[in-house]
Amino acid sequence: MEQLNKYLDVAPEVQEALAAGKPVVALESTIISHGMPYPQNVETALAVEKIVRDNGAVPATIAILGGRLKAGISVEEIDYLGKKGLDVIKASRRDVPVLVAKKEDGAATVATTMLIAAMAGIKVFATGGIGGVHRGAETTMDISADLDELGMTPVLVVCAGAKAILDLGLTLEYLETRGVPVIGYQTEELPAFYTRKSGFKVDYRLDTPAEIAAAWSTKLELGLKGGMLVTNPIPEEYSMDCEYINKCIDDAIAESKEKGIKGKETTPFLLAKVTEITGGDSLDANIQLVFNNAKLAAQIAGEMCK
Ligand code: PSU
Ligand code: MN
Repeated sequence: MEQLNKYLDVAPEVQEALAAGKPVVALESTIISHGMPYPQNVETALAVEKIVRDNGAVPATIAILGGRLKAGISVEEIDYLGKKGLDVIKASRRDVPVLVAKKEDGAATVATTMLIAAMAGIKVFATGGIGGVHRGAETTMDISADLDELGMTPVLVVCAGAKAILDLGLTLEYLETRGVPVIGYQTEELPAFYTRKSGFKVDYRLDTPAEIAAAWSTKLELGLKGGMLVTNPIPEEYSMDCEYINKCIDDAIAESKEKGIKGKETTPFLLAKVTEITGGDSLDANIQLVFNNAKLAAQIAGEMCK
């Protein structure tokens, strides 16, 4: 077997599946520690792993624990990350070397999950929402490292679009610049996380997991660097009222400005604020869309292995 990175631990079940050419789906851990409150975060993370299994793939929840890059963690480790919550450092690409050197823990963002998944040989990853270009980025320059990671690391990311806490138009422009195809699953319109509509178009609509797997395999075979973004609209029955959720997001952004929230705190602050303002309604939607993405990612990973 090929020598893997000396800082990487691939869980035995994940290693076996990869060696046997069976489907594996990577899952992130910032959503556990920073994206949802306890205990819903742990319940959701475990339920997502089960959905991946029920759809024929092996889940690999990704995190940094004691300085080890982990592709696949245990139920106890998921519980630990969920309970520790905001006390776990949110680890994006730039945080990885220092956390590893100091043997610390880190909750993996989309960028870091892609990075570790790629090291382990995992090609498909499911999450809720990705980071993007923040509103006002023309002066703050706040652009998530997730977007550059999509531009350089070969992992397909299934998400429910991006939250309207971001500037969706600029996020699409940035992805185009980085050469990242944005696919809509059974939709021409970019979904906006809580809602199925955003007013923006995706690059390509693809209607089956097999078509998505074919496009992704082709990108890999062409040797084009970087990933692919699949946007999967939240199921109709769980989607939120557009006007209502946008008002809540505007209020959350206004409060973050008043409080001078900056840098890596911005996304977790806005996520928690929106949950608080909606009195938990947005959390239910959030959980359902992650389930929906896990299922699609497992189906795509299955098609990739045929
Ligand atoms: N958007 C969400 N939920 C999340 C995140 C983003 O709707 O949990 C998390 C993801 O882990 C993502 C990270 O990778 O926030 C982006 O943070 P930043 O904008 O600081 O790069
Ligand atoms: Mn940022």
